[in-house]
Amino acid sequence: MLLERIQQTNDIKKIPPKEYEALAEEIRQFLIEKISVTGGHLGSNLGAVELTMALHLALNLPEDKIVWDVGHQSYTHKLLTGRREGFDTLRKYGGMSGFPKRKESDCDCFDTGHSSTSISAGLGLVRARDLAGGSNTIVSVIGDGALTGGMAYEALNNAARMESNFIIILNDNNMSISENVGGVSKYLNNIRTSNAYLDVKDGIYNTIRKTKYGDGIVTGVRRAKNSLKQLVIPGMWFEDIGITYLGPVDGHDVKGLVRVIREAKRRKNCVLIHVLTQKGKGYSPAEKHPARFHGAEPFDVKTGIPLKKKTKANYTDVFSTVMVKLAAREPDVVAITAAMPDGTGLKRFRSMYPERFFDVGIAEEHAVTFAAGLAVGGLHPVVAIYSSFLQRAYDQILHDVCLQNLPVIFAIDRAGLVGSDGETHQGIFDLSYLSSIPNMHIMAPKNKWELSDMMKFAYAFKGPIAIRYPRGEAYDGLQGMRQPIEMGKSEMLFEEEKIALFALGSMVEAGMQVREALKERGLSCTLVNARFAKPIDGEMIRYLSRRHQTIVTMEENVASGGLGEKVRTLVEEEKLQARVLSIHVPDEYVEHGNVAILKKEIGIDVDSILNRILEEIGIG
Ligand SMILES: Cc1ncc(C[n+]2csc(CCOP(=O)(O)OP(=O)(O)O)c2C)c(N)n1
Repeated sequence: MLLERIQQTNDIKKIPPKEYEALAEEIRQFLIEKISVTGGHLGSNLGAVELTMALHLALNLPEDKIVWDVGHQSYTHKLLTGRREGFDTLRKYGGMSGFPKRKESDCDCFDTGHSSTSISAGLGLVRARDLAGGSNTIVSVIGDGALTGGMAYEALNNAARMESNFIIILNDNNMSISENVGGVSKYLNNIRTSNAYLDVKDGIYNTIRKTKYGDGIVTGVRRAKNSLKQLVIPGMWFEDIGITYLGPVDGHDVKGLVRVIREAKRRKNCVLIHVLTQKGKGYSPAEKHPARFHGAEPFDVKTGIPLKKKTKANYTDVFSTVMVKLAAREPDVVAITAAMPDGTGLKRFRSMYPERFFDVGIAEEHAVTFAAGLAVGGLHPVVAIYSSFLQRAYDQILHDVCLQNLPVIFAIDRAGLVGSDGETHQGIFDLSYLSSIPNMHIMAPKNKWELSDMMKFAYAFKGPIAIRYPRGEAYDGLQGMRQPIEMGKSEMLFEEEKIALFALGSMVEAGMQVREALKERGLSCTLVNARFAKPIDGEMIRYLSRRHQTIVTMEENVASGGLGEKVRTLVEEEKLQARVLSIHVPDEYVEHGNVAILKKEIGIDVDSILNRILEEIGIG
C-alpha cells in the first residue's frame, strides 16, 4: 500500500513518480470506501485527486498555502496531511470536518463552506506575505461552479495586473452541483471542447491547436515570441484583464500538473491555471450521476444506491409539488435558484416551466436583486435559497426587495440545524437577519400541509414574505389541525393552563412530545403553533400570559433576534404577568454532527426542553 507510506505532510514527495497513478487509484478506493460509510462530498473529491497530489508535490506545506473554495473537495488534502484516521469520524460530532478547518491542521489555512471566497482570501494572504517580505506560494483553488459567484470576479478584478506571484487554479469539471450555467461556463466549455490542451509533457509548452480559430488567428493575436503566454490562446479573457492564463491542462496527469504549477510559481504576477477534471472520476455511479454524488448519504459501493431508504416526504418534496401546482394556477409565478435546482426541489418546476425558471449560478445576491427586477416587471418570483446561503443577500433583501415592498416569496430550505456540514451550513440565523428588515414577513410551517397552505398564503399576500422550513422528513402529525392562515396570527392547538408552549415551525413537533411528557407528570400544558416569527402574534401572547404562569418559546434559531427575544420584549414592555422561558440555539456557531446529537448538546432536544421547563416551574 502506497498510502501506508504517507503518514504526514510532504510524505507524498517520497513516492516515486512512476507510482503516482497507483497512488491516485489507492486514494480513490480509500475515499469511496470511507464516504460510502460516513457520507460526504464524493464526486468533487474523486475529481480533485491528481490535482491535490500535484499541489502537494509542487508546494511545500504548511509554509505554502492552499486556499480551497467551498472546501468540500479537500479530502485528498486531508489525507496527504496526516489525517487518514479522521476519515472514520468524517462529519460526525467531535470528528473530522468535511471542510478545511484551521483548528484541525496547520495545513488548512482558511475556513470555508460557502462558495466563491478563495480568490479574495488567497489575495489577502498574498498581500500579507508581501508586506511581511515573505516568499511562500499562495494558491487558491476554485471550481467552475464557484466561479459563477460574483465575489470571485471582485477578487479577480483586484488581483489582475498585480506585480507579485499569486496562483489561481480553476478546477473545471463543467459541473456545479448540477449542470453549470451562464456565459462564463459556456466560455470555459468552448475552451474545453476546443482540444487546445497545454501540452506539458517533456517540459515543452506547446499548445496543440485544433481550435476553431485556427493558427492564423493565434499568430495574429500573440506577438511575443518564445513566451509561454504566446503559446496559450484559449483564456484570452483572463489575459485581457491582466491575468496570465495557462491551460487548459489535463487535471488527471500528475506530472504535467506539477510542471505547470512550478512554471506558475516563477511568474511575478497573478496566474490562472485552467485545469480540466472529471467529477466523480473513477467511480462509475458518480461519473454517471454527478449531482447525486456531489453530497452523498452512505451508499452501497457496488451499486451506488443509498443505504437508507427514503420513506417519508421531506419539506423539499412538498415545496416541489406546491410550486408546480401554484405555477399551473398563477401564470405570474416564476422560480429562481442559485445553482441548486435539485437541493431546493425546483427540478420539476424547471422541466415543466423552463421559461419561468431561472438558475443564476452560485449568486445569491444577484438572485435576490434579479427577483426584485422581475417583481417590478410584473411577475411574482419565488426565490428558493438555503437559510445559510441567503445570509449573503442581506442587503439585497433589505435594499432591493423590502424597501420597495415588492412581492417576492423567499422559500428558505435547510432552516435550523442541518447536521454534518457543520458551522457554515447551519440555518440558525435567518429569523434574526430577516426580522430586522422593515416590510419583511416570516412564517414557518408546523407540518407538511401547512407548508402548502403557507405558500398559497404567501402568493396571495403580494409583499415580501419568507417561509423557512428544515432539512429532512416533513412532520406529518396534526393533519386535522388546519385553521386558515391570517397575517401575524398564531394557531391554538391544545388549550389548557399553567404552561404554554409557543412553538415555531419544526419546534411544534417537539412541542407535541414535550406536552405529552408534561401530561404524564400530571402537568397541564397549552400548545400554540406560532406560525409567524414576524410579525409575532401579540394578541395571543397577551391571552396566554393571562392564563398561564410560564410561556415557553421554542425555535431553531439563535437567541439574538429570534422569536423568544421578541416575545420577551413584548412581555416586558407591556408588563405582562407570565414568565418567559426561551428555548433557542445559543448565540454560537454549532459544529458538525448528527442533528439529534447536536440538539442534545445545545439543549433543544425534547428531554432538555422538558428539564428546563420543570426547573423553571420549580419541579426539576
Ligand atoms: C454561497 C453558497 N451557495 C451555494 C453553495 C452550495 N454548493 C456547494 S458546492 C456547489 C457547487 C460548486 O461547484 P464547483 O465550484 O464547480 O465545484 P465542484 O463540486 O464541481 O468541484 C454549490 C452550489 C455553497 N457552498 N455556498
